[in-house]
Order: sequence, then structure tokens, then C-alpha cells
Amino acid sequence: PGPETTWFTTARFGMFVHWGLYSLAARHEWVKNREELTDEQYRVYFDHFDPDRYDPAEWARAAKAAGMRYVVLTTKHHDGFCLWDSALTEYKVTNTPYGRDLVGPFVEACRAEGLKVGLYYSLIDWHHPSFPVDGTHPQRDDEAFKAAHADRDIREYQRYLHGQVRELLTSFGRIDYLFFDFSYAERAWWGGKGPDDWDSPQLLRTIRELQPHVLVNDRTGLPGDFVTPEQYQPSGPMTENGRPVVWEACQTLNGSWGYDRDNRDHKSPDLLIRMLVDGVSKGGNLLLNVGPDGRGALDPRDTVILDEIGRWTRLHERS
Ligand code: FUL
Repeated sequence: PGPETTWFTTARFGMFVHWGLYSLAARHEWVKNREELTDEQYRVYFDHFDPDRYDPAEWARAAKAAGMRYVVLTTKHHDGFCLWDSALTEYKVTNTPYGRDLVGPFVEACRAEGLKVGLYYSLIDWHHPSFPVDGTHPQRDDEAFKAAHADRDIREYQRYLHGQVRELLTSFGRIDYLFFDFSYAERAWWGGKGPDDWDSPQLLRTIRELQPHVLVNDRTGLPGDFVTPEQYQPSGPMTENGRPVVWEACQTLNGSWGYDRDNRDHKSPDLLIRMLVDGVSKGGNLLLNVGPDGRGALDPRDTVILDEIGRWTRLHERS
């Protein structure tokens, strides 16, 4: 039997926070890939990363007021930038002008509001020198770059990823939830990666040993404690091999996970409440995303929506 999932299946509603260097670019968290930016071109965001409006207590209050019970933060997204003081890389917040860890204060702020704590960690890494230049990589079309980096050994990257997960599970106290992102073994045109590349069996063993209660998602390529439909609403309770599974749909407010300044395609609070109810009626959770800006502040267009949802959840909540 896996870890106890009751807190999760009764929580029903959580906040996803996509935040990192791409928030300064303000045009989608895949900007480095989409625009095929080099490390040098992308470095400007690292050099200017100084989120003076970072206030995780405000994020936690906003989540709580909306009726959410847990918050999940991108500790490292695909661009490889780390929001904590990892001993395994120089590519981290403590080397930016901001100069301080961001994950510890986030964990404390969630705890102070009685929220469960989730950490997102990208398996894909477009900065690490041993992550192969595959079809997801920003330099995928640069033949000279590819030739120069053809000997990258994913086993070295594997050691890094295992070491970083160990850090995350030993530096910030109890962690309730981990969201790994993602395996694409079936996408040959991307140079498929999956459990063998991440050594997911060993990764899961280490996680269970360090924090046996932590819930882990399914994107390591091995079955986890819950499945993660992305940007769609399942048509009914989710099953695997005919058995019901714990599930959580993750959804954006406007189609982008990272702060996307000129995107005005926001879903209405009415639609989002319907999505929450729809998911709950099918036995699932909703993990609703916000993308704070490069200074760390929640986007007012997002908080207006959260406030509306909060009004509704307060009316209908039963403890
Ligand atoms: C996806 C990622 O590629 C997106 O950027 C986002 O993090 C989403 C939740 O998962 O697979």
C-alpha cells in the first residue's frame, strides 16, 4: 500500500505556482525553448532576478481565501534555474542579485496558513551540461551545438537530479507532495525520456525512505500516488486497469503557466467554479495555477479571479 491519500482527496482544491526566471521574460514558461534562446541570451533574466515583491505569506493567504488547501511551487522548471540554495549547481537564486533562498520561506508561509506543501521539480533541464540536446532542448536546431554536445551522458544528469530531490526532502522539513515533470518516452521525435533515463525506481525508493508519507505524481514514468490530467477535464472518475485512481487536473487561468503579460485569455470565475465542481463530482482535485510576475507579485488579473472563487467556496463550504 502507498502513503495515506486522505488529506489530498478531501482537500480537493490546490494552488499551482509557476515562478522562475521566465517570469521576467513574461511570455510563457517555455520561452527559452520556443524562441530557441541560448544560455547567453537567457542569462539576462538571471542577472536581473531580484524579486522585491516576493511575499509568500500573501500567496498563502490568497490560496487559503480561495478555498485551496495546498500549494505547489516550481522549485526548478525546465530552464533548470533553482529557487533554493542547491549545493549541486551555481544556477540558483542565491547567485542572483536577490541572493536568498526562496523555498524555505514558501514552505513556512504555507505552514503558517495550515496549507499542505507541494514541490514541483522538472526532470527536463535545458541548462544542465549533461542533459542531452534532445527535441525539447532550446538548441535542438543548432547543428554545431548538437555536434559539440553529442557526448552528453544522462547518467551524470541522473545523479544531479537524485541529489537535488534529496536536498529538497532534507532541507525544508515535511513535504506533503511532489510533482515531477515529465516523461516522454513515447515521443520518439523528441528523443523520448522516461523511467530509465531518470532511474525512477531508485528515485521513488529514495523518496519513500526520506519522507514515506509524501504523495508523488505519475510523471516519473512509473505509477505514482495520483495521476495528473493537464488542461482537460476527465469525462468521468479516472481509472487504470479498471480500478479507480486518485487524480488531480491541473489547469491554467489563461493557457500559460508562467506569467504571460500580454495574454488576456483568462477563464471566467464562473467557468473555473464549474470546473472545480465538475472535477469534484468525478472524484478529482483541481490544481489551479497562478503565475506571479518577475518581481514575485501575484498578477491582479489572477487575484480578482481567486477572490471571486473564494466568495463562492465560503458560501458552500462544509467542514
Ligand atoms: C507541463 C510543462 O511542460 C508545463 O510548462 C507546465 O509545467 C505543466 C504543469 O506541465 O508538462
